[in-house]
Amino acid sequence: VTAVPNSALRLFVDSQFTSPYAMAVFVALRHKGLPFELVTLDLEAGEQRSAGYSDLSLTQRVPTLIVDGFALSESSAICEYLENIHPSAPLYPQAAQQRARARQLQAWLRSDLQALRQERSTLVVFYGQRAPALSPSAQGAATKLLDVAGQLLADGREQLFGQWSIVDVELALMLNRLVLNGDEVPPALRDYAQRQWQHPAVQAWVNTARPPL
Ligand SMILES: N[C@@H](CCC(=O)N[C@@H](CS)C(=O)NCC(=O)O)C(=O)O
Repeated sequence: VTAVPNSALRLFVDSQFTSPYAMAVFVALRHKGLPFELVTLDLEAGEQRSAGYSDLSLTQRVPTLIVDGFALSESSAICEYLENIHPSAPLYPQAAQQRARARQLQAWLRSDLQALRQERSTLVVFYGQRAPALSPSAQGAATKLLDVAGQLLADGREQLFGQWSIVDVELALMLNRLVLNGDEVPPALRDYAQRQWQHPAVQAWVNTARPPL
């Protein structure tokens, strides 16, 4: 773990910049205009299990964000915490039902679609890797994803909730596992994913220099 000077906000991410969860927190911080120090961990080398990191990250995973000495992991918990302490430039919709839907989608995107996440890893999204045809179970997951996204964005809307939210970026990332691999995705969903990808904070993450694989 690289030593860095003390700072109010310090974000630990993977050194390959392929973690979708680290990306969500990076985008959240940038979207809110909060300056932060970025520290990278080589997960392949097991740096997340080093004494220095395990002392401060309860779950020994990335992302972990340190806010004035308070260390928090789990990206959706971090986003909610940031929203509570820095409410301007919101990450979530205001209305209770929409906010609940946003949290539902965050939880779903982290817990379902396992086969798709495996066969279309984020190396496809961030390293330009191309993967072979989907297995039946991954195809099932892709069909479910496209069905859910199609329902949520049914009327051709540009965002899930009438204004940008962090979940737009998370959904776009999941769709881009297919889009960027050249898999079949309905044009409206492809356009949505491409538009979300233009967010300056997303572009900053996408364009970060990565080590060779
Ligand atoms: N649910 C967690 C997932 C975090 C996660 O899976 N992080 C992975 C990188 S994508 C990690 O730290 N892997 C290393 C390990 O678990 O040892 C979140 O949303 O933050």
